[in-house]
Amino acid sequence: MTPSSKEAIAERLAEARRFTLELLQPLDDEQLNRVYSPILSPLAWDLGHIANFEELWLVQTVGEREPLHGELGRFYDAIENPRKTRGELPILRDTELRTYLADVRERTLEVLAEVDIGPAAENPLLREGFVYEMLLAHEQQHNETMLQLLQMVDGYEPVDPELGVLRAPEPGSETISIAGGEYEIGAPARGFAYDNERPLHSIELAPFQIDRTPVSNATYTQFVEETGAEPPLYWERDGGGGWVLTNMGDRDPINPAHPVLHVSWHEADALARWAGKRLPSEFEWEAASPQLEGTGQAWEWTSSDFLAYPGFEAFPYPEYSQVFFGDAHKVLRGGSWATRRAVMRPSFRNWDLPERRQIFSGIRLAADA
Ligand code: AVJ
Ligand code: FE
Repeated sequence: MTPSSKEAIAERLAEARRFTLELLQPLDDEQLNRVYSPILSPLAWDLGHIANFEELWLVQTVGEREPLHGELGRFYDAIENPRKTRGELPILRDTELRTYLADVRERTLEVLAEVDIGPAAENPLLREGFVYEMLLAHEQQHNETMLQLLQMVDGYEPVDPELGVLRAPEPGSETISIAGGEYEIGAPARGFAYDNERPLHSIELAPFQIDRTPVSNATYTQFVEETGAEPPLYWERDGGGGWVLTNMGDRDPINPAHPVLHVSWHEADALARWAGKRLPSEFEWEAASPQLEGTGQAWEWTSSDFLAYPGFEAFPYPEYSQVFFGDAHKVLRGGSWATRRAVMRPSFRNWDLPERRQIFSGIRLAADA
């Protein structure tokens, strides 16, 4: 990856912000402040957190400036403030919030003009623009969190009518055979990646099979009807034996050809067993990724716990990855329709609790060869 020039970075930061503000454009301040779910932040918190993260890294840390609002940052700390508490915090709201976003950005650009972001920069945060890439990724990942919440807002309609429109993958249930052997897993040392994707290392895999396309709504419906399993989040019976999707207050019939979304890891695992298959490990997924079609609409649950790769080093802060390592979280791979394309790469590791369904999570099936 060629590191971006300062002009290119400034333009990409502006583009990310335009996207964030466009997502929220149809909403009023009351909707931004409202708590819709104990497992999701009010949108005003996400927005303030995006600006505060920018201030913390690009203005305070890199630019050695004092914060604009004193101790405010502690209310935007994701670890200190669990999601269910965020509606009550003394965070910025309404006009003050929008002013803060703009003021931070002004200072960010001022600092950007001063710093050395070349390959020989002394500060590893700045070297090849790492911290700017991290900022972009952070804002874009919060766009997806915001879209999770926006599914719960009755009558929400994105400004971009293409956002959220799914494609039916090519029909058929073709399975690909992947040879056993050594596979390189993770991100190379150069270029932006999160600490949890490093170091690059090799893994020995036994031969396996993996479906070319993710599990469809048709298959999931059959699983629900046969086993009495819970339907995915946002599915309701239409009264005539079919199902409708109820996100954003809609009642559209489900499209059987679309990939299923909003299922938990437990449900994904149960469906795999019902189908006589299993979930792929995250390493199998990564090894197969050049051959997978129909990715980028639903995150794909894997059988893997979110663990450190051998030789892992936390960078630039342990609260991004390290504090989540262990057997509590399962890894998802790929990306969903709500994931901005710049965030997606074969080595990217997403994770969540196995009972969670508010994320845009789907299923791909694998089997031993
Ligand atoms: C990688 C999606 C699990 O939302 O907790 C955002 C991304 N980290 N801000 C999360 C993240 C810090 C993270 N996930
Ligand atoms: Fe964050």
